[in-house]
Order: sequence, then structure tokens, then C-alpha cells
Amino acid sequence: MTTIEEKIREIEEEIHKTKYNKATESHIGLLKAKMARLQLEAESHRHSGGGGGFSVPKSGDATVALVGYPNVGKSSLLNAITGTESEVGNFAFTTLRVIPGTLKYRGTQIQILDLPGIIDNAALGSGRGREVLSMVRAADLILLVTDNECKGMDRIIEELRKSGIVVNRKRKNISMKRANTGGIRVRKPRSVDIDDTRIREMAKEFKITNAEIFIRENVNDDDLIDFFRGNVIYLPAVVVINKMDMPHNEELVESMRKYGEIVRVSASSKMGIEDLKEKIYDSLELIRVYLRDKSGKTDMERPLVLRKGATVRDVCRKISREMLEAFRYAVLSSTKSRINDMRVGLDYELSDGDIVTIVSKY
Ligand SMILES: Nc1nc2c(ncn2[C@@H]2O[C@H](COP(=O)(O)OP(=O)(O)OP(=O)(O)O)[C@@H](O)[C@H]2O)c(=O)[nH]1
Ligand SMILES: [Mg+2]
Repeated sequence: MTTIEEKIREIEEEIHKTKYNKATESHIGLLKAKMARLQLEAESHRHSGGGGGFSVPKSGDATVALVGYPNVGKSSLLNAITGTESEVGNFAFTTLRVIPGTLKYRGTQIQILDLPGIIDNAALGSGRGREVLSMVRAADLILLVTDNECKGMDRIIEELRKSGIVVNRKRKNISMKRANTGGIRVRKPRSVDIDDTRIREMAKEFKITNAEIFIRENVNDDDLIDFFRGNVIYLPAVVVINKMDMPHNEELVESMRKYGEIVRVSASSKMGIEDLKEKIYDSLELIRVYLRDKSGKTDMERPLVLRKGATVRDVCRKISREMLEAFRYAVLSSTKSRINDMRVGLDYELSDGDIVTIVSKY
């Protein structure tokens, strides 16, 4: 009897064997859907055993995961940007567990996780790959680390995707209402150019036979697979190309741009390390908010660090639960714009550098 894992490998092989062109596009899409469904099945079979004390609790204002093949220099990078001492070795799998470090940058504390080199079929449970992937899922940003040889980025993205982590792509506006009868009905505005039969075929691969599916923007096969698969998280990622002190092929390095913004560094000569810190900080879209008390004193040393889009409500929540209940209004000034002593409510969206005084009912 073939196991699910074997079936997955067979489909994977078929996908790799099939030349991608207009004629095979649709066939490959369905194979991918089938594979995603089998992977989900395999996962649900496996959710028994424990992880074995592998994970590290999240800390700081945001978490960044270093992901890449063995020996590309992930530990060296962690050490260079945080001053941590993660073991460095000139062989694969030097790092066997998660090593956390903290990058202190512009008043924020960013947790950086050095992970064991991700390996082929990590999503299927080989090595400690699965545990690595579960740590990645919890991160706010991924650093896709490679070296002067730029090897295997395709595979890494594929492994991440298999475990439900999609990088540098946005969630598409698709939703579904299950039904008991009626088959698959597709609802979409005229601007959406997708074949209904295609949606039906895809849905069928995921054993969905009766449902109303709403598609509000143009989507491709991958978007549909992610939607039907469910439990997918979308994370931003930056491509870090290490060992730039070594000879490298400029064209190859440039080609990495298709995976995301690239930063060239050398952990050993410290080249590009400051750029990398800045890129990490920018990509996390953090905002710093300073609290001012009623007497007018502002704590400029320790800002509250929030994500872009955060509101006054998030500030209250961060201070205490009681604060949210006692909230009357907030007074806002800015260190960066002309806003001064402006009265705002809970839904006000904050910007970096805002100074907030919370006025409570009591
Ligand atoms: N020339 C050069 N060598 C580097 C650089 N960064 C790291 N190395 C070397 O590359 C090798 C691997 O570095 P590590 O930091 O252990 O790599 P890793 O990605 O953490 O490896 P694993 O833990 O096995 O996954 C070591 O011999 C490092 O000295 C760099 O910028 N330039
Ligand atoms: Mg390492």
C-alpha cells in the first residue's frame, strides 16, 4: 500500500517532470491542488507526538526568523546583528536548535531566531524541519538567507508554502458559503476573469461539492489552492544574500529579486549589516508611541512599540485591560508632524513618533 507521503512524492515528481507551458498549466494547477490536499491529510495524521522542547517563546516587539539552507551563514548573521553567540561551523547542521537573539534598534527590541538549516521535505517531517517551520509560522518577518551561490531558493519557498506559509504575497479576497445541495456556484464581479469550471475543478480536488464561492478579484491557481487549503499565513520576507565578500555571479544575485527585496551582506566582514538592520526594521512596519502622563512628562526612553495600523485602543490594551474600560479620550501630539494636543478616540490610527496621554474616567 502506498502511504500518503509516497503519493505526495509521486505527484511532486510529476509536477517537476512536466514542462510548464500554456497547454500543461491547468494540469499542473490541479496536481498542485491534489498535493496540497494530501499534505493536509498527512499533517492531520501526524498531530499526535510532542515537539520535544524545541520551541522558544516569543519575546520583544516583533519576531524575525532566519530561514535558509545549512551553512549559508545564518548563525554568523545572528551574531553580527545581535551580538549573540550562536555556534558557527564550516559544515551543515551546526545549529540544531533554535537560538534566539535580540536586535535593539531605534528604541525597539526585535527578536531574531536562528533556526537549523531548513531541508528538503521539511514540511513532510524530515529532520527537525517541521518544528522549524512551526517557529517560522509564528514570526512576523522571514529573512530568506542564501549565500554567494544563491542555491535552492525555489525549494525553500516551496517547503514554506507546503506548510502553509506564503511569502510576499497578499491574501486574496475569496470567501465561501458551504451548502448541502446545488453544486458549486461561483459569484464574481464582471472584472474578474476566471473560468468557473476551473474553480469547480479546484474545489473538487479539496472535496468541496456544494458551496457558493465569492471571488472579488483576479486570482490564480495558487491563490485558489491556498484558499481551499485554509490555515495559510501570509508573511513578508526579505532575501539576504550573505558571503558577498566571496566571488559571485552578479546576474544570479540579481535574479533573487523575484523572491523579494534583496540585501547583500557579509557576516564575516560586517559589510551591509547596518543596511540589513534597517531593512528588518522597515519591513516590520513598527511604530513607536510615547506615553505622556497627566503632569505632562513624556517617557522618551521606552516607547510602546506597535504594528502599523495600530490604534489608541491597542495602546490601552497594551497598558492594561482596566485602561480600556476607563478610557475617556486621548490627547495626541507628534514628534514628527505638527499635530499638537489633539483630542482623539479609541479608533484613532497612530503614527510613528506620536505622543499619547490617556485621559480616564476616574
Ligand atoms: N566568506 C564568508 N564566510 C562566511 C560568511 N558568513 C559565514 N561564513 C562561513 O560559513 C560557514 C557557515 O556559517 P554558519 O553561520 O555556521 O552557517 P549556518 O547557516 O548557521 O549553518 P547551519 O547552522 O549548519 O544551518 C562558516 O564557516 C562561516 O565562517 C561570510 O560573510 N563570508
Ligand atoms: Mg547555524
